[in-house]
Amino acid sequence: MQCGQRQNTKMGPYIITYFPVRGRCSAMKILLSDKDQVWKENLVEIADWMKGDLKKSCVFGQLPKFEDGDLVLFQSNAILRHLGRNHDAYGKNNREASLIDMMADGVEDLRTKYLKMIYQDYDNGKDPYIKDLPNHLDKFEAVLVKNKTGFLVGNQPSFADYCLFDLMLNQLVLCPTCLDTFPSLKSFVEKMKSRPKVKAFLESDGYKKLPINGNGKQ
Ligand SMILES: N[C@@H](CCC(=O)N[C@@H](CS)C(=O)NCC(=O)O)C(=O)O
Repeated sequence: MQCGQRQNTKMGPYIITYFPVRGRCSAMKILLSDKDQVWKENLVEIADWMKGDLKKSCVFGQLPKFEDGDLVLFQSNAILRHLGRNHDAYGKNNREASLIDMMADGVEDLRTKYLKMIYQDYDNGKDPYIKDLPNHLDKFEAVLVKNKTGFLVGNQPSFADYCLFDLMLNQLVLCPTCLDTFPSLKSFVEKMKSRPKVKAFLESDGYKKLPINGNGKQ
């Protein structure tokens, strides 16, 4: 069995169980689309979630839940790492993998800040968040400038690139001009967006019809 092949013998499509929002599942869906993978989607309405049975069955009491045959995963970043390993999006050696982990954790830090503002402090926190955004974007810009390939690490997209791309799409909705002073980050987004299978996914109803966040703020 080659590295990158799925390990279980009876493989159906992947199954993603999540709320009807883009939220923490967009990056994995963009990765899967780019890698020509299919998945089944269980969209859980909040009223059903509130009944509590599904929540009780989730390792950390939260979604997304990801099924790869008999392997059941929670934690969106663990899922992304799993997909990175299985679909050649985790660097070409351990050194690159470590750098990719570092970049993905950096994306997670900004995502956490973004989600905190969206869910806990949108009315008062949006403007300060946008004002401070360049102090986060410049870090990714510097990495892209240094790497020169158009990707964060190595010369092909890793799961960290899909994470960054997804988060940048959300930042552009929040503040359409936020990348104007970051040419490498801007061209990274354009390049990711124009990958044919990514483009097709972003234009699909499965993506377009879902709101970015669960509370209607964006
Ligand atoms: N660290 C987790 C966070 C998961 C999370 O915050 N899930 C939220 C939706 S995005 C959830 O399940 N909320 C419902 C609840 O906590 O009852 C991950 O990355 O998957």
